[in-house]
Amino acid sequence: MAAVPVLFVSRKGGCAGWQAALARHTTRFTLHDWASGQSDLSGYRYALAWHPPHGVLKNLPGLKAILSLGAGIESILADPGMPRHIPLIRLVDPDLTGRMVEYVVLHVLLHHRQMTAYLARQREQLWAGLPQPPARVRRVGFLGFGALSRPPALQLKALGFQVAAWSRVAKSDVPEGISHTAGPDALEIFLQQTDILVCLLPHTDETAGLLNAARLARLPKGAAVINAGRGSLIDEAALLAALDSGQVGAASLDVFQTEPLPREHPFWGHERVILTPHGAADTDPEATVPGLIAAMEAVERGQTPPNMVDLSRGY
Ligand code: NDP
Ligand code: OXD
Repeated sequence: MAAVPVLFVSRKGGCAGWQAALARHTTRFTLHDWASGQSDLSGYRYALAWHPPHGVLKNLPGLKAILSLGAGIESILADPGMPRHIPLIRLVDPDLTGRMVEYVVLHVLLHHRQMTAYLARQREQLWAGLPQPPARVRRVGFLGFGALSRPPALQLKALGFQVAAWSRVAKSDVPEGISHTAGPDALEIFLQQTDILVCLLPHTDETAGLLNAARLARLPKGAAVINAGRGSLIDEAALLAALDSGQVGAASLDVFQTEPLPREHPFWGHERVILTPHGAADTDPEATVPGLIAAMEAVERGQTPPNMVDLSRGY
């Protein structure tokens, strides 16, 4: 049986690593790089896409599904020519989730144990302890309760924190010991009851700018903000003002409105900001390829693949 051709479509490069990983797992699918400049694209049945150049996906007449190489799919939806009649499959992968668990638990603990304040004291060679509230009185709140939020929420619950989550729709499968509320009307109270806020929402029309000055003001004074979702969720000027006034005590930021973060951006030098370059959870080709193969095989069999994006809600 001839191998099924798959096209790698990304402005960010990196096809070679995906080709090697795919070849280690299967001969049924072969990966070709759009950037190598082929003229006949009619035979491609699948596209592996991440920040695709606009206009490529609409010129693949044989396409049966688009598979995102990341959990967030806004860069694919931003292509006005993206075919909307075939499945767009987002990445849900245990390896990616594990990395996000590490990032979130690490940063919640950093803020719980007031590490930005201790690092400032270390710079001044100041031997002075701070009050040490136990985890059981610390309220961790997740904005978003999807594939990447639930596992760290459970880990933090197991560490003894009070854990709450807020998302778009009410749920019947909320794990015991975690409180969940949904919808815009519940957001204000959720924020008022959150000491360490973890933002793991996707970028959509509804979430862009969600954390504005008014909402940051709802947090208890000195709350910590962790953003590993998308930079567009937070009004950065409002966050800086809140950090400077002490309304927000400290922040861990992995994602930004402009990436790479411009050199002159005040976040770089802010002593209560812990900054990482959009790497809270990187996609590992070797770990991820089996899931991608399974999704393509499901489509080949005529089945509905898992983790399809609902285009009407944008995530
Ligand atoms: P999911 O689609 O599984 O979950 C998204 C969550 O956001 C859901 O709980 C959903 O609510 C909620 N949500 C969406 N829109 C709204 C809204 N308008 N109001 C309230 N809640 C809303 O996504 P993942 O958990 O897999 O990923 C989340 C995001 O993390 C990705 O979209 C991506 O942007 C980011 N990410 C960042 C990485 C990094 O390295 N920094 C790595 C990977 C992902 P509901 O459950 O009610 O539908
Ligand atoms: C993702 C990301 O969405 O890496 O997977 O940001």
